[in-house]
Amino acid sequence: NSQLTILDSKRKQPSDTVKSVVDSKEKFEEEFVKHVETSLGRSMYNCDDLAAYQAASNTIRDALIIDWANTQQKQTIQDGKRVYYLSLEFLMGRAMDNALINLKCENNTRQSLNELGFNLEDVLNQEPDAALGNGGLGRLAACFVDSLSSKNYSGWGYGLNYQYGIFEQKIIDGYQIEAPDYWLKYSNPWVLDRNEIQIPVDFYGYVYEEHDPNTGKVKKNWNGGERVLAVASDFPIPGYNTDNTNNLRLWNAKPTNEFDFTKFNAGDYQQSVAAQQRAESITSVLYPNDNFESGKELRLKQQYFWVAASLHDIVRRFKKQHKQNWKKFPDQVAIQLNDTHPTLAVVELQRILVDLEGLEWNEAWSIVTSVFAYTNHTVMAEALEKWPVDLVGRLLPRHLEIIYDINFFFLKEVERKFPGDRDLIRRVSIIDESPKSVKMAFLAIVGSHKVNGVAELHSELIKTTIFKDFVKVFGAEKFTNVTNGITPRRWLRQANPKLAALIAEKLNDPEYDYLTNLGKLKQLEQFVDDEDFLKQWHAIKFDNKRKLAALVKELTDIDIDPSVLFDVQVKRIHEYKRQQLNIFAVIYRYLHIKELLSKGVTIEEIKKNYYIPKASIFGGKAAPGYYMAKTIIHLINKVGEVINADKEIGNLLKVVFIPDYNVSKAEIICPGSDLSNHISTAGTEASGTSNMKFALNGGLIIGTVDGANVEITREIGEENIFLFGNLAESVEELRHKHVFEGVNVPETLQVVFNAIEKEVFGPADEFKSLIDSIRYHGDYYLVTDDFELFLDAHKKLEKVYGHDGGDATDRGHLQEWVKKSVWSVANMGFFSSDRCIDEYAENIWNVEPSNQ
Ligand code: F58
Repeated sequence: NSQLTILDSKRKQPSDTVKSVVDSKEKFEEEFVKHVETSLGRSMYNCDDLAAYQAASNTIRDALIIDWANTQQKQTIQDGKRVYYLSLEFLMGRAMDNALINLKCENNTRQSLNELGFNLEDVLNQEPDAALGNGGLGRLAACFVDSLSSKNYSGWGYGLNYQYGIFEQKIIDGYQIEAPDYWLKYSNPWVLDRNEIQIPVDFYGYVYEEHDPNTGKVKKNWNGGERVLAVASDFPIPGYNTDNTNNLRLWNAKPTNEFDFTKFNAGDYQQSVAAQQRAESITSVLYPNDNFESGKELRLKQQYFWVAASLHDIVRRFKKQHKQNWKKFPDQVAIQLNDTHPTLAVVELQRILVDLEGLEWNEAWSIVTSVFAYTNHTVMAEALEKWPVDLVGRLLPRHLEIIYDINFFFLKEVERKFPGDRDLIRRVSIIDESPKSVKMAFLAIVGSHKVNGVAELHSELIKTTIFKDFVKVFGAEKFTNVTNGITPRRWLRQANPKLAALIAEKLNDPEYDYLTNLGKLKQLEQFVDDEDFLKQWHAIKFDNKRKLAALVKELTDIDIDPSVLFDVQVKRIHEYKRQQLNIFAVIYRYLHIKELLSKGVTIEEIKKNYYIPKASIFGGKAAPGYYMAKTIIHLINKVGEVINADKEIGNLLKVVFIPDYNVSKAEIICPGSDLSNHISTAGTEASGTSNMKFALNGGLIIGTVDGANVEITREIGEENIFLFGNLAESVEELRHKHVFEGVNVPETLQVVFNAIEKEVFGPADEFKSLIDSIRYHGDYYLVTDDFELFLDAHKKLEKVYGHDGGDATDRGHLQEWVKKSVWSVANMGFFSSDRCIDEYAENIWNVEPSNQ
């Protein structure tokens, strides 16, 4: 392409100089000092780790921006189809470490910083996490933008630039306390504030009709009552092993310059200014619920604000190249809806095409439905979005009309296909009649050409449960599966550099190309009987466990011995994820050990015949309004206090709760775990992605037959995972039985309840709701049904781990465990998010990567 060649030749000079910081120490140091002295206005004599982080980040960022600008220009000139990933959450974590890896300049940066008197790890630790997400859904979006860049797709993310990310969790007296996460305290070197990109977004107001004398038609117009500006902040997303650097555009809400003159003239200047300032509250804070929809007006405002700004940006970009050639729109644009949060985009695009661009309804609708696709992340009723019709009508009067029209035409089509089936029509209606509300998932299905679940089991479940009727209406082809994945750049190379290096060596891959071709891990199988290799593998795990133990010590002051089994459950706290099942089993173990000791059995005998030494490690945030989840956190902490203080027990059992679990901590916790828990009630966890992170880092899994555990088992082999529990197909029957025949608490669990009620772990009142929900309220999450199966699974796995614990030098009995670990990692290639993106590209977006 000649335009590109001209561009490249013109750009050579400046880009080469700036980009050389990635491989030249001199250049890095020169730029670093320049940033300290100019950008930061400080002197090198007074440069602390924080300033060093900022200067180093600015230095690397400058290089990144060259790639970013070139990528945008190339993509514009190539004019291919672009993918837009709309997600209300991007749980990015830290940017600097990731940039060093994707730009392959970690060594150069480390050495340069050393020469300047800094230590890379200390500098990296200065960066606050970009925690603009709750959990799995937000982190998935972050992995996906990494893969879009790394696999050379032209793909942007669109989201909100919250000033406060997910709250900081403090544990005080065993209770969760939430503190605001003002992550923008210092300037953020990884963002480009694009103050010139401003898009007005309207709310409220009224709809009026206009007669067009030329066509004789009636045109609908919306006159908004409140206007807010959407201002762009761009985050460059570097790909690994490629110059392709996509954009993540996050919007900020800002007041407009327009002024309410009626108020001003009435002398109410203060009020008028205050109203303007309220605009900023739209992007002020991330809603902290995981798998629960709170239905607040501000939340709906966030959704429309983000969707309107993003769509107008997309449409503007299209029109710049293709004018009003709308037929081409679906060849240029694919939009993925990450859950139903961006579903108003369907309505907004229809509004743009019909009201603003003058297209006929049907023509517009066929464009809309070819552009959108929707990903579902849950089957749980309380997490499915429903917005009251009144609220939608007040905030977005024209949109409500369009929703009604969409529903009307859709139901007409259903009636045509299934004449007389009134009940089907009632069931699939986008409008729920009581209470009157808009079902966003139904709107998303009707407005999309594909709907996908996030793991095989989950994708099957949505077809047979919540979306069953839509399979009948649209056919099964509309519904598909894309099993989730994780980026191996962050979750292997960055989190576990030593393991990544050992793998690179064994694969004879000094450039670490396997990180974008994760299937290559399979070659590790040939070393599974190689003694020296197993020794090295185990030593790395042991080293990572030491790091995790140091983190635990720093955050909780609890000592855990790295030679015991590290048994980890870190994820959002939720009854369906069943941290209560885990802590009840820990209590059972403790009580049993105490009983044995009281009968004169020695610690040595217990270790030999009953329980191996272990540390149970928990972490995760509870939604601030979720009482039951907070009670679980409190119980874990109280149990920990009692057990950890029990001198008789020593290192046979420890319980820790790591406060403020986040992406950066996950990068230390995942590599340092022997065993991780993914023990949701079967059928409730759509996929899970931390299961993949642990397995990729050589940890084994104890889990239920749920979400992606099923496919992990298929890939790594069932002899390498500890599965237990009732299957999804039995869940409904068991729940029914609980309600009609009562809950049967097994003897083992009864012992646990008794101890809690006898106040072994503090006032029993505190934990009453937890026990009552099981004993008297139907045990919805099947704790009683799975408890003893969980204990049995532990017995089995502890036999494999061996009875003496083990360190790097004493690992004879660990051989079997280490082999399972190697075997698992060798077969985790499937779970790279690169594979997900390729599947979306081929089956849903119809796009191809550019040849870089
Ligand atoms: C999670 N959902 C699923 N939702 O629970 C998990 O199984 C899956 O692996 C992951 O998505 C990625 O597909 C999830 O994290 C939320 O946090 C929403 C936030 C906004 C309110 C509704 C829940």
